[in-house]
Amino acid sequence: EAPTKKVAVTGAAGAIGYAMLMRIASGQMFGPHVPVELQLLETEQGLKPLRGVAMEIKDGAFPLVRGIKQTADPNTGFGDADVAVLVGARPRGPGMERADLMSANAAIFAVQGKAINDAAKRDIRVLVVGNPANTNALVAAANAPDIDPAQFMAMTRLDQNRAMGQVAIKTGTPVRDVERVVIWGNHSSTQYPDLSNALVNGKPALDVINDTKWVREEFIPRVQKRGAEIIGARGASSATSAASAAIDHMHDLFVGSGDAWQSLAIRSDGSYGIDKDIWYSVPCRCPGDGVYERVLDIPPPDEYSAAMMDATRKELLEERDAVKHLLPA
Ligand code: NAX
Repeated sequence: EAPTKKVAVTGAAGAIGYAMLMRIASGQMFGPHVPVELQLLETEQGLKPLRGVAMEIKDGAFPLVRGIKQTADPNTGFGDADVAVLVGARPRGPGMERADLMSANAAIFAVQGKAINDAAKRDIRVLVVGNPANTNALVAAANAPDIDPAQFMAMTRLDQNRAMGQVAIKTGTPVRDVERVVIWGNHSSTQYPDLSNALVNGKPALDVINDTKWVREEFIPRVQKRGAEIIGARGASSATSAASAAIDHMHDLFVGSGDAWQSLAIRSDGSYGIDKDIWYSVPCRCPGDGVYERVLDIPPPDEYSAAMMDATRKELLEERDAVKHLLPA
């Protein structure tokens, strides 16, 4: 039998947690032969609903589940973890400014980064979903000095999936024939969903679509603001699609997705001319076993793309400034 993966999930009783845990339990994150131990982390108030969630997982009778831990203590929650999905975050309250939200959340991720540093396996892979996801990943990594910051990622896979879905609809193609769609930058409305390298049935997507106005005035803003569109329709933010994207991200990272391109928000190493040390989404290949490799063999961006990539880069620099007080010197 494959070794058991210990998976820490924060915000486990929330909407995304609820939609994700059954899928981890059923083997969709690491494959159908990898047992999992769930280490569920919540706030003190969250522990009661979490008990109900844990009961439901038990009631699923999943053969791969080897244990379910429930805790409000980060060191226990991340203890010996192989993988962590950081979903729990503070929602924006009435009258709260973006900067206040940024600070409140960054404080949570500083604590969790320290706990990961103290308690998790050295080769842990961490996926940040809670917003502002890119900057929360930066804060968590900065507070985990003994773990390679490359092991901390923020999720832009939902944005990628949304973009692929829109291209599939526009071109009347099954989504599986849409490839190499890239999300650059921040998981926010400044992100740049880029079709410059995308393929539809193996042909350049921009040629197949042949409609620059649609790309710039409909596709890009729609993907950038899809979260708000879902809230408008559902009265609640994306949950099941976000959970599905987190499963996709981790599945591809651990099981591998061959030559396919996946967008991951990772620490910039200066590639593509992006400032070092911000968490910026870029295209990667995922060979498996927790490894990703940036796709570097692509033509330089044209003027439009360069401006789009720059706008989201600037926002990430501003976010980093807003949480400076939580970054150890
Ligand atoms: P919910 O409010 O339903 O759930 C959040 C849960 O986190 C709650 O149960 C809460 O008790 C818990 N929590 C809060 N602080 C915690 C802490 N310090 N430790 C452990 N648990 C804690 O929100 P949900 O809809 O699940 O969304 C969670 C986060 O995902 C939000 O920040 C949201 O903005 C973000 N999203 C990120 C997306 C992405 O693509 N990266 C898309 C979907 C979503 O908007």
